[in-house]
Amino acid sequence: MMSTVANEEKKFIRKTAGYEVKPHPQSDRLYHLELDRQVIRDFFAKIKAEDISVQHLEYTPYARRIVAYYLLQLAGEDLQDVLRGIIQDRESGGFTIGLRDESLDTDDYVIFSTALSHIVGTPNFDAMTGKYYARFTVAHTDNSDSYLRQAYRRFTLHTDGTFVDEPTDWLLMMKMKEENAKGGESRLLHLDDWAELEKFSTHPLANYKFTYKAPSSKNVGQEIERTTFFKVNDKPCICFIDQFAYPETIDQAKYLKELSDSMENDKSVIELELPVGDLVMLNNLFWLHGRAAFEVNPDLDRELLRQRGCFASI
Ligand SMILES: O=C(O)CCC(=O)C(=O)O
Ligand SMILES: [Fe+2]
Repeated sequence: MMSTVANEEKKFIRKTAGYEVKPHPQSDRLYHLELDRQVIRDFFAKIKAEDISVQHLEYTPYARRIVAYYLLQLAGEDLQDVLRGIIQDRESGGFTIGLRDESLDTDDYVIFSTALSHIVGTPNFDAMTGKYYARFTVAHTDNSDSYLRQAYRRFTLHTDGTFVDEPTDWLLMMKMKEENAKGGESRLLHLDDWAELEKFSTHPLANYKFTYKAPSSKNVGQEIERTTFFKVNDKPCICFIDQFAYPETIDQAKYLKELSDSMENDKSVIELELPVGDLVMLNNLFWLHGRAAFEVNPDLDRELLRQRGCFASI
């Protein structure tokens, strides 16, 4: 996918003393942010000086916002408007940012991703891990109950939060570890780049309330009813995952299957490479995400951290 959005329209491109916002090398829809190296070093020096650990962030919610504050102090307060602006911008809705190899410590990755998420909004509770974030590994074998950890098949395009009873406005995924991994890129699709959006979003079943139920590993007992399409700012948004929707008729099943197949085969799907220590943050209302299959390797070891949440109201 190229040149749906011309560079001159990319309104968030800028360079300040603390950071630079660039076009993303892999997608015209996304931005890549580069923090100044000294900002990254000073951030972790401050974290160490204040003795802030991952456990402290897990146990003390205000500490999560304090690390966001430290990062803004160092990078420049305007970073908050830029990050929120990008995530809310329908033309874009996504960026990548990383630690530029300034740290290889996964505890630092958790702290950094926490600062980023709390600059943009508030993470939801992730029942799978019982924390505000989840770390999970994809390896050669898997005995779980969903496709999340299955390495050798495509994890199809979906949005997050389909089966929870709260808004899931954004999603953050950070690459924690990647060894003996070929493939496994993040597959991403912006709703406005999907050739058949109109067909599926105006279909009679587009506003049907499907029942969503999660398998037991997600630790979410309740059932939720959600329409596949809904409007925000008069633009279509989507809530969809193939694995957890329970259609009641053959026609409904065909609608869901055809929708999934259409997205999977769309020529605008991006296969994003995300190096260790980088994260991608996306608007979850109009971006779909999934994962390409990995090549078979008994020593495959790949770990991702995710957070998803809602926009800040203040
Ligand atoms: O493993 C991945 O790349 C995708 C994970 C994902 O979609 C999720 O955790 O919601
Ligand atoms: Fe997901």
